[in-house]
Amino acid sequence: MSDHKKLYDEVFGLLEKHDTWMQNTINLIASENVSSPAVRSAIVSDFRDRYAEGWPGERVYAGCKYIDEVELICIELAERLFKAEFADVRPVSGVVANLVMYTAVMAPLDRMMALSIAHGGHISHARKNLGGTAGAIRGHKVRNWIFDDNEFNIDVDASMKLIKKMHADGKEIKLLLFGGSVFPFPHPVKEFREIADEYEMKIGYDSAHVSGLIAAGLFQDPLREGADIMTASTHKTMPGPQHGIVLSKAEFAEPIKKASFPGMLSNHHLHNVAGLAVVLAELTEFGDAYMDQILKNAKALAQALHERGWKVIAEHKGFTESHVVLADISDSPMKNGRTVEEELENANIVINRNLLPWDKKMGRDYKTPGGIRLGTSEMTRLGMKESEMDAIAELMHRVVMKGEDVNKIAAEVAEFRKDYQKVHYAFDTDTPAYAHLRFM
Ligand code: DSN
Repeated sequence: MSDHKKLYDEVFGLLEKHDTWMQNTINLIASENVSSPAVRSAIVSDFRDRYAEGWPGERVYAGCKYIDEVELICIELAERLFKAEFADVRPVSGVVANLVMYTAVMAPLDRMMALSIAHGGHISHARKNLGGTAGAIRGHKVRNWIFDDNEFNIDVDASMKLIKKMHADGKEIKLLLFGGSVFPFPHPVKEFREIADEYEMKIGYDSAHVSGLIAAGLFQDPLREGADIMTASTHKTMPGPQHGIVLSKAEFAEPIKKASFPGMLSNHHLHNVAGLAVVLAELTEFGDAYMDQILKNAKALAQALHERGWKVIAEHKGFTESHVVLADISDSPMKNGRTVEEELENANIVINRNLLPWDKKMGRDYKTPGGIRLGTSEMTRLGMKESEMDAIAELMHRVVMKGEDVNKIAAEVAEFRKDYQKVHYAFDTDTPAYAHLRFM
């Protein structure tokens, strides 16, 4: 057999291995989820091979009559679900959605406020020296929100003072950006609306992690609290395809449309727009029950770890109000997030290491941070409830704190997962969630 045919076959072998492994793992990655058989069907349609630059009805390409209809349905479902005056469903990812937002409301080099990465900010909000999208790609000067480590949230008074001082010093800020990647508590959006008006600043909100919770009315409601634009990726608490979305007040519709196309995108991955339409319909029907269980499971997982002696962040605030649980494991026998991540992966439990606000002071960085981040979206989608969170905490505890044999735990995890192989909270749930699909 030729070498390239061997490699070709190897790709399919690895895909199959991955899918089988996913059937046997506990996935607690907060930025992931598992999409329904319906979303999977939509994203393998012929839309994946087509082009449709521009807005529905004003395309640069022929052949778009059904594509346009699907995109208009997607827009309508998004505007209804998020009660948004305008939705652009073309950004191909959360980072691209953020770039669209930056382009719509700021000129290159304009200044913005955002969370630092150690406080939960995303790399697309970050400064040039970190290679962050805002700084390195758009040239924005990024000033970080002042953060209250104990409350695990933005310090409103100190940040307000900073904004006033910066304007007094002639360092105008154009965008106040809320949201991020580690986001257990709602951000103080409404507290900043008045000062945003006073200094003609726009308010943006990156809801990538919490958009599903927002749609269900179970986190905060940024567009009613004063945000002008809300961006998201569509595959975290929202269990859709890997894509992006921008939602806004009507007055930002035109600049956003222009920033998307021709600014940021040529084609916009039409199969994912179809998948997004499907997940928006699923969330409209099942989102309230699903998101409620995600939250209950996050609290249950945090509590179960806490009861086993783990240092879970923000105990005095009930640990979390989102899908995310953060734990400081620097005192554990494994000492750092990277080792914990590796050992848990060997035990078929997939989590993220995570930088903590105080890591830098302790001489730790993102490679070997003091924390781990857990999310409950995917396991909840498979039908798990609070008692399963307790079982997961026990399996993690045996690996991280008791140092039990990871191969033994991996086998127990695979056994535990046998009862949870289908997605819940969807119209069509028959095909197993991780079924390996092949067309040849
Ligand atoms: N890096 C992902 C996260 O973990 O939040 C999102 O891009």
